[in-house]
Amino acid sequence: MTVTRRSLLVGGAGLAAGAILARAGRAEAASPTTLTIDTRQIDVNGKPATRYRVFQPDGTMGLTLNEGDAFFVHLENKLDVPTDVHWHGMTEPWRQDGVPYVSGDPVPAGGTADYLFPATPTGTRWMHSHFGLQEQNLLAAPLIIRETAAIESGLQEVVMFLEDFSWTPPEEIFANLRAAKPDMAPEGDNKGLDLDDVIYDAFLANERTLEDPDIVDVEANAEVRLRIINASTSSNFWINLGDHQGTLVAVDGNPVEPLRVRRVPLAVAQRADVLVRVPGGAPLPVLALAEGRAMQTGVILRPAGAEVSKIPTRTGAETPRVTLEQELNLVPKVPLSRKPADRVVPVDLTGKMMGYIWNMPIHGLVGMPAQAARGERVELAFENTTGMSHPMHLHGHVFQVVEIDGKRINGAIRDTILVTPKTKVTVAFEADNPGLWAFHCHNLYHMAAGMFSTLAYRGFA
Ligand SMILES: [Cu+2]
Repeated sequence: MTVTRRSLLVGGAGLAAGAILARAGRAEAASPTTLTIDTRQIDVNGKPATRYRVFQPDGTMGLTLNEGDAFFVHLENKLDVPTDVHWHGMTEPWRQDGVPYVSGDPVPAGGTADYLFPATPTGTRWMHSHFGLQEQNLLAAPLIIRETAAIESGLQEVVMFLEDFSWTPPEEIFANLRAAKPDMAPEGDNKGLDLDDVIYDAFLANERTLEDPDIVDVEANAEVRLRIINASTSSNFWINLGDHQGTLVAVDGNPVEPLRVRRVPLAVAQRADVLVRVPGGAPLPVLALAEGRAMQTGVILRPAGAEVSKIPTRTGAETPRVTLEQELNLVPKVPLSRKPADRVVPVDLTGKMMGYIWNMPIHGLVGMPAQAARGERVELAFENTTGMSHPMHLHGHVFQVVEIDGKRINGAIRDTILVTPKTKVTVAFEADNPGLWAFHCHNLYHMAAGMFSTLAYRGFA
């Protein structure tokens, strides 16, 4: 087997490894955390399934760091196929972004890759394969950069990692989607609104269904910080606390003014941090209801002595569409400075169900990258003319939601925004991380079918 080592520690970053580690208060001799990718068996409703995993030597899935740490990782690909892991929500140097053929070559079968950059921004992030359709085979894990305030709060933290699961191989799912559907609306006319196009067999929270859920012991009446990550490939959820009220404190890892909530919409790739207080006596199920389906998943918070009863996987009715209603109420703790845009980039979201073709023409041209010059304030003006929602993600940057359907807002800082059907959403960002960046719909099948572009810095990449 040919073992190839990709050294990403030099070049691109503009920062010497020693400087990054010193800034992080670590000795230069500090060693990286090894993350290994291989396969493992999980149990889904009593049936074994072989899927991917990304884990540390002690078996921990993914990676948790503290604010100020360096992201210092040695990645080992133990698969017999290439892969590439993207650090979703990080603002790393572009060569370390883990997107095959955009940030660099993929990590070959049996190969390794090294990463070193300041672990910013803080908050609830995640990691997933950006290679082919591997993400559907669960090549994903949490990536948490714990905020100093969260550490000092002493609150217990509970990660809820949501994934959609199918017994059908992803290549077959994709082929089925692309096959002509005679009962579909004629080409170019998305009649009606399509909620979901993949019928999943299960929805997982921390790799389990509600048949055998993750039950987390918590202290009665103590506050718990939930870090909820929608790591599914094409399923939006409504997070549901039942009759309990929680406090939404961050979206996509970025702090928002506290908002009292019982429900939180969570699109593909988005995250939500919610504080909940679990009264003694009864468990608190944190449920995730799949949009357009009558199915749910979740984790159970159990105070000492509380009896946990079975919660059904099926819900009584189909869960309604995820909307932007709550988005209008989100106010960032740290907004972008108020400044007019130097550049506005129109991004149309288009599609045809016949043949399953999705595109994101920029300035009206399919294949055109979005462009920016370093130092500019850039606005991406999305217009979704299709009947489906598109969770749009820009790599290497965070952006602020500044306009929804013509209404200017001081919206949340995010890295993924759901653009709902027949809706216009504008986000703004500082062009401060030069490189060539993936920019795409985070619905895996939409991306594979063409809803993928790049952000290219002028005079750079
Ligand atoms: Cu999409």
